[in-house]
Order: sequence, then C-alpha cells, then structure tokens
Amino acid sequence: QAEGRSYSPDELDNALRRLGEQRYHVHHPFHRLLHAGELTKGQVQAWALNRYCYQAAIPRKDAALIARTDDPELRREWRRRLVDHDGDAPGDGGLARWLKLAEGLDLDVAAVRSQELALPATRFACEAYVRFVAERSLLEAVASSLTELFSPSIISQRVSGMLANYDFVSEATLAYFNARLTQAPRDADWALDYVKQHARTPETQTAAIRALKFKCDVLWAMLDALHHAYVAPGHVPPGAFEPEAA
Ligand code: PQQ
Repeated sequence: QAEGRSYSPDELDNALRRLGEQRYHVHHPFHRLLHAGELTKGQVQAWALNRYCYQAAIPRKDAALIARTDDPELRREWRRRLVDHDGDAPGDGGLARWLKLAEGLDLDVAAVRSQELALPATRFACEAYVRFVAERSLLEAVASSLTELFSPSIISQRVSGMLANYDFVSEATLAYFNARLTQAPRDADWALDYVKQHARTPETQTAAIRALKFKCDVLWAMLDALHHAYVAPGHVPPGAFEPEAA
C-alpha cells in the first residue's frame, strides 16, 4: 500500500486474496500429509479431536460478534452462522456433524466433546480467535472470518484425498464438509463485501488485512501443534490424546 493512499475496493480484495494465498493453512505440511494419506489412523484421530475445539469456538465467536453490533442486517446475516453450527435441534448442525466425523474415526465422542485431551496450543489458538472477535473492532472481527474465502478448495482437496487414501474414512464420516462447500462461499462473499464497504481508509484497510493474517496464524498454529505432537518430533504433552500403538 503506497504511503497514505487507500486501496480501491478491488485493490483491497486483491490484497486480502494474496495474503490468503500465501498464508492459508493449506500450505502447512500437516495438511499435505493428511490429504495424501500419509498419516496413521491415530494421527487422523488427533487432527479430528483437536479440530473439534475450533468447531466449538466458532459459534462462540459468532455469538460474540452478534452481541457487539447495533446493525440488524449484520446480526441477521451472522445469526445464520450460529444456526449452521448449532442446528435448530439436538443432533443437527455443524458441531453435531463434526462429532459424527469423530465417531466415524472410532474416537470416544464424549472425550472429544469435553476438549480435555486437546493440545494446549490448540486451546490457546481457539481462545485467541474468540477473544479477537470479542475485543477488536467490528471490521476486524468480520475480516477475521475471511479465511473462509479459501476453505472450499482445501475442503475439496481434503475430501477427495482422504477418501482415496484411507480405508478407515467413508463419505458418511466426511459429511460435515458437504454443507461447508455451500455455506463457506456464501458467508465469505458477504463478509468480503462488508469489509470492502467499511474499510475505506489506509488505517482500516491495514487493520482488515492484519485481521486476516491473525486468523491465518490461528489456523497455522493449530497445525504446528499437531505436527509437533504427533508427527515430528512426536512429543505428546502430558494428559493430551495418545493414539493407540498401530
Ligand atoms: N472458519 C470459520 C470462521 O472463521 O467463521 C468457520 C469455519 C471456518 C468452519 O465452519 C469450517 O468448517 C472451516 N473449515 C476449514 C477447513 O476445513 O480447512 C477452515 C475454516 C477457516 O478457514 O477458518 C473454517
């Protein structure tokens, strides 16, 4: 960004997409291994168990955002996200579908739901996301969701890679991701329009870009923690999930 000059909405759009293309967690080595079928079932279980903490944090950060705004349109849009994750009835919605995924991987569902076996860094990263949305500007809170611009391609890659490469994974197990393929682009397009409308000055545009970078860091830190504990060097912290010996 040239000194003191603001981006046009299209330039801001490009800057956000460039950042995501460089920093999104699709580039993390753990994802390469996951998608290429190079992990053991125990390592895939560790991914699903830890990732549940992220799923559980998402509706909390969405509720925090709703609580902060006086704009009925923003609330109306955002409450759909809550319903997507929590459903309208028990057993419905993204959290329940993630638990189905965990069950399909033969994890103890109650243990997953308790989050007690998650890695320390997973918990810190997820909580940092909730705090960020609760405490930073509304624009930054919305901008931090923009990683979802990049999730459809990683999800397609993940579903086809995991189905092709693991005999313990079925389409039913991965059903969580089907809904995300329509929900994520709808949500991300709306959020991107909001950011382009509301970030008009160099300061607010920089804040929006930094918010997306922060969120890429949240996702990256979660995979770093998984890699360190379960791939190399393989130091599982005391009290965290221990895969059964293969
Ligand atoms: N990100 C949000 C958000 O920030 O509001 C909500 C979700 C994501 C989801 O519900 C997801 O399922 C999801 N999945 C992935 C993935 O599978 O790689 C990534 C992201 C993301 O980029 O934040 C989300």
